[in-house]
Amino acid sequence: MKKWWQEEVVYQIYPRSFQDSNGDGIGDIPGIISRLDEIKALGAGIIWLSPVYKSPDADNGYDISDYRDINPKFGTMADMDNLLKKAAECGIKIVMDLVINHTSDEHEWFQKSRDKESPYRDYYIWRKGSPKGKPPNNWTAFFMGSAWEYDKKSSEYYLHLFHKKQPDLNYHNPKVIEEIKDIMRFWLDKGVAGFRCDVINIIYKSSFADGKPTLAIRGIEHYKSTEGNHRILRELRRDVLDKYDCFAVGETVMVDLDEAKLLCDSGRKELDMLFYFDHLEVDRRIARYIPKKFHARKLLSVLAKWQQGLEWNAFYLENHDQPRIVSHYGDDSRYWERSAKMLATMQFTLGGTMFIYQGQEIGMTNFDFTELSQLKDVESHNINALMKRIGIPAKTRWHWINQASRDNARTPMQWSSEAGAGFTSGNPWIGINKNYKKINYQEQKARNDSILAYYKQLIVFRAGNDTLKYGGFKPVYAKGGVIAYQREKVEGNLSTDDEKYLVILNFSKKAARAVFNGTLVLSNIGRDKYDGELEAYEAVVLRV
Ligand code: TEU
Ligand code: CA
Repeated sequence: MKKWWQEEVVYQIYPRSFQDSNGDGIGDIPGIISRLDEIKALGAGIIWLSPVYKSPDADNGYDISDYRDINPKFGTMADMDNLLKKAAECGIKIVMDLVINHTSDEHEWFQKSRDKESPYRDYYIWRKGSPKGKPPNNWTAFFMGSAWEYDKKSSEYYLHLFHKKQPDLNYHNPKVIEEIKDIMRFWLDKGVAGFRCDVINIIYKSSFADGKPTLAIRGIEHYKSTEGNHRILRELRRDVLDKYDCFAVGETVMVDLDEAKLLCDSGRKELDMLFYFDHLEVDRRIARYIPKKFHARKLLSVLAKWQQGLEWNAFYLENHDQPRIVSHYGDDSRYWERSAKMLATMQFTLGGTMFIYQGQEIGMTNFDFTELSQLKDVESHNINALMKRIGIPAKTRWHWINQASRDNARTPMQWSSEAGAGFTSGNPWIGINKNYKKINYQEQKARNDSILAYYKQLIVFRAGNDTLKYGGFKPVYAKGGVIAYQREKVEGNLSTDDEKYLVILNFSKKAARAVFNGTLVLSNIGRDKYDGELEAYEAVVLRV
């Protein structure tokens, strides 16, 4: 049976960079309310809100100090209630970011937990150091360095898989699970439609033995997609999620297809769908910051693997942790508009629930910063320090960070060509890309051949098209920069129409020849018929 969240397009908002309403340079909840019309006009039916909870912002809100309160930078709980109400009036549902692997070190639980006698001690993961005065084991954090921090107050170390201001909760303690259920109920009772669950496949640590030697994250084999993790997800579903009309999409770190199936096959009653990273890493090495050559053929095989492998996909090309897709797999100079539309064509002809990140719909590009000091992201600064320590030259470091930094997606939304890009009347918390005079919402709204107009067109086309939403996926062609795949009804899937579509995409600056027959239904360059000759970054959809 089809679910409502399979039909909708989800629009991700990174609140601090979306719309400032009071001139302090930080996007906020009243700002979001003022842009609901634009989100509705795009055709999105769900907003996923990156964290707006109370937080000291060591990791831009992914370090929560109170799950039942709002960061005053973003507004108040009254603003949040108002957002839920106004969004509902527009027919838009809201999904919250549920960050439960860790809290902030400024959360009351953690502050109490620093006392060995406190009932909260066991809410977190405390261990004695090694006899030699070293951390309890050799695990490394996702933000580099040891995953353990020494706390003088009780002379022990606590685990933090991310920043030291993000201590990991202890999921061996049933009380922690009960607390999380209460937090989920609190928000569901307010009317939210579900959760995007942050790093949800690494919450249960099954052992604290040393990790295997690796260049990536040391220790991960002791906590990634563990049986205990599956058990907790089933418990959260049974006791909370199943009691509401809502969904859960997991963000799952370094997940492979076999793990993913166990996490989101519908019969297992864990997650409804999940975000994997494979399709954005075909030109990345183990550590996301190190590039390698892009091959369209590789992308096609990754798409095929996940499209065919999962019952239901959550598909995205951008989020707040990834570079902008037009700068990544497209061309953000000469073929900017065309390649952004080509990538949009790919996204909206794949199966699954589609997620768009703010600014993607107008083809926003990576930042134009020229030096590290302009970056805010803790991860970029930490990776720079680490690369420096191991002797990587400054130029290479900057080049890599430039391409992969999370701040690429975090520069303010470009609403107009006015000063402040229509984002703020004040001083923005992070630099605005100087290309806002050319790339902005207002300009594209006025033009019916803009990237924005094309996104709207794709969303409408897909909405009335079961084959694209639910049909099977078949890779049919890969040569040079060109790939092609077919979407069609297959036995047992949810697609009810008999139509077949062939999607042909050129990921290169070179023109190419790829002969297929069919009726042209979509073109990113305004063609009215296709004769087998593809231009640079061209996308063609044929009904066959
Ligand atoms: O991200 C976790 C994650 O796996 C990565 O994308 C991470 O940002 C990093 O780049 C790994 O190299 C989630 C959130 O999306 C991210 O913003 C948070 O910083 C992180 O969890 C911790 O909560
Ligand atoms: Ca503000």
